[in-house]
Amino acid sequence: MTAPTRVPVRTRTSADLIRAEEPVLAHNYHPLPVVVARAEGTWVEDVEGRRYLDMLAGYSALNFGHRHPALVEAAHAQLDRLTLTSRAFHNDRLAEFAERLAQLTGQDMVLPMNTGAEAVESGIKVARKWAYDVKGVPADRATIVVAADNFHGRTTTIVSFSTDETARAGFGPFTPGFRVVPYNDLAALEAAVDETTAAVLIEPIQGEAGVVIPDEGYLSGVRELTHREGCLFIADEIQSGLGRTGRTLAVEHEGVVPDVLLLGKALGGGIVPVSAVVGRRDVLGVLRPGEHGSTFGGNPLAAAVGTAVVELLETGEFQRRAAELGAVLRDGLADLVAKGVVGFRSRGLWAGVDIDPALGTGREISQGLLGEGVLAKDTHGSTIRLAPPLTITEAELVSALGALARVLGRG
Ligand code: IF1
Repeated sequence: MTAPTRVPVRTRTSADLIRAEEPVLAHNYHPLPVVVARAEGTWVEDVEGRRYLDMLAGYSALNFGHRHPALVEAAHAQLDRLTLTSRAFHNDRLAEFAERLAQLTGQDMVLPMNTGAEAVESGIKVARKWAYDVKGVPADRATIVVAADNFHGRTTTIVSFSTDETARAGFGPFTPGFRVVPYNDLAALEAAVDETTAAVLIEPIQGEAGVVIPDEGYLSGVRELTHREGCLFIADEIQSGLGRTGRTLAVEHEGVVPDVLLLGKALGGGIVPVSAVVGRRDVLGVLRPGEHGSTFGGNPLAAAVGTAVVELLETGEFQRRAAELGAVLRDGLADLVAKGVVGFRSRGLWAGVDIDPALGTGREISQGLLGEGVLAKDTHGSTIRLAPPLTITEAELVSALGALARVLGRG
């Protein structure tokens, strides 16, 4: 068999690279036709040197922009010292990461993991163990209440409680022990919580559902209900947290303190996967040696970058920028509403924009934005999400909004 003709990697065009992926890369994505080769701050550049404003920011994993200097420096310094020990031994980076992350979030303890889904899975395991050891729920009877239209990751257990058929179909059998109620509905939540309930697990703002913001009072209602019923409130802040909504945590908009926080994405600064379960001592304290773990969880490189991320957030600069520029984003989208082309929901530098389907699908709009030098991604139907790095300037944000207006024929 003749070897396939391989164009040397260095001289491959975007089209060559897209073609080369097809026979060898699993088709679990349908990316937009752009091949990113380098990036800095809010801007990315494709193989041919075309530049784009990044309005997706890795689904909020790039809150501090591409390759933030302080984060790259922390990574480089650690790469030259130590990258991995496993948790069979201590490393000299983990204590400071855990101390400063706990302090930043107002919690007691940290369980370091890698991906968001691992943090969600770890949160589920800890909640169940707390239910058996502390609350006294009979063995294997613990339930966890979740919201419809949730997105918490892609593992088999997590898709077991997804209401998105595309995410579930073909992956059964599913993990039992979950009850699904409508989001933003305290009465339905109350009806689902009983003596077997270990926790209520929700996103303070539903990301994949299209940046769905609950009514004022919903999060405090969940907090009161879980206190009253003696179950845990687990907030998945993997996408909504770490500055995105104009506060360190989205739950702060209602002054609510959950029992457990799930963090990820931006916690790794867009450089390494870093996630964590952060919570009360009496909750995370249920874990004993050997009961849970991870090869890479809490590795020194992740801890060094994670600490540098916490340092950036301790300044409050990114939260302030998201709040201030969030007003510019909101006003720009309100102009488009006035022109009858969109509906939207936004908080801080995070918006779900519902495009009039007559103007195109979310994919078509994203494709149009690509042609205007803006990267964005549709969620479902004709909704696109806008979530730029929190380092974006006002001029860049206004320029991206102008591109959206042009793509919608209102520019
Ligand atoms: C993909 C979506 C966003 C998350 C929340 C946990 C996780 C995520 C609130 C799991 C991850 C990612 C997954 C990624 C695209 C992106 C996404 F479109 F899939 F739904 F952001 F909305 N909790 N969301 O948003 O974290 O294991 O991925 O690190 O699957 O393509 P992960």
